[in-house]
Amino acid sequence: MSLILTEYRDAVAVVTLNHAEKRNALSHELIEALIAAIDDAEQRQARVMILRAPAGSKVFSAGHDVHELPAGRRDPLTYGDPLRCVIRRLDHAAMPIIAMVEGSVWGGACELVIACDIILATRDVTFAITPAKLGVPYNLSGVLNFMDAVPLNVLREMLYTAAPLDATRACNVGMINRVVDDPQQLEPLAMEIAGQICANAPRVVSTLKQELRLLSEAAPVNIEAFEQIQAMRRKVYDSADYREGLAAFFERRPAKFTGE
Ligand code: LCV
Repeated sequence: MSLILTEYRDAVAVVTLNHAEKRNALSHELIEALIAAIDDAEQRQARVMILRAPAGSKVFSAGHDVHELPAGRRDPLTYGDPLRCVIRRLDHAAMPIIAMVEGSVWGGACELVIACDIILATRDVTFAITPAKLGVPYNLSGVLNFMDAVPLNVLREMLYTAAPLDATRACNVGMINRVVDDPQQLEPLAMEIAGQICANAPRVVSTLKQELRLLSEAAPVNIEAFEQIQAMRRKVYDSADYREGLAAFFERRPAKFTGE
């Protein structure tokens, strides 16, 4: 069974996360298939990609595959890890990507969604950014991505509480573009926006996407700040709390963090 399904509708590539039994957890295998789907869409010169879960999904994606997180003593989110690779791949894709979201979105999947260019959601969608619940020190580029997408005070609330933010609030603060009340409206809206983009000059649209990326990445981080943050993150992934967060997840119990 393919973990990613792709359907081409003229110049639009509709890519579906297809691992419902694992709630579309962002495993190495699923991410590899998603990156291959983006590569294929580029080769076919698709002008827009729509990223979705199957219609009616209660979970869009459960986030990073927790089974693939290191047991401790190693940075869990380094440059070469699958989640980091797919976020960069979405960012560098030649075509705009529309996230068509149904169901709950967890952890790293929130970053996957905001890495898309336009985000549409049904009213019952929620976004929960969960590092604090799992004891994971989220990585620098990920935090910067969230800072670009979510007003700082709302991001602080989401990160510190790990509580879900509903689609209405997410839209009100500008984290997502549109919310639809009737799930039946979601796909027509995505296809309408895709059609508007496909009707425009593809090289201009593609160049604008890369221009926006390069300019938004222009935020300088000084070396000392970088090293200071990495040292702080190392203390976290070397901590007992990191190991407790994972243990609690696997034992399906609330974590008892001690701050150790
Ligand atoms: C692997 C899973 C997962 C999963 N990994 O279904 O942002 S960070 O830093 O936190 C980053 C490290 C990150 O993204 O961490 C992951 C954060 N994600 C979460 O905390 C969500 C964890 N999942 C859940 O809370 C539930 O699964 C939801 C609410 C998404 C769905 O609940 P539901 O009752 O519908 P189950 O929990 O029964 O899960 C169904 C299957 O999917 C697996 C889970 O282990 C189970 O597999 P088995 O049937 O083999 O037991 N699964 C769910 N999430 N993140 N595997």
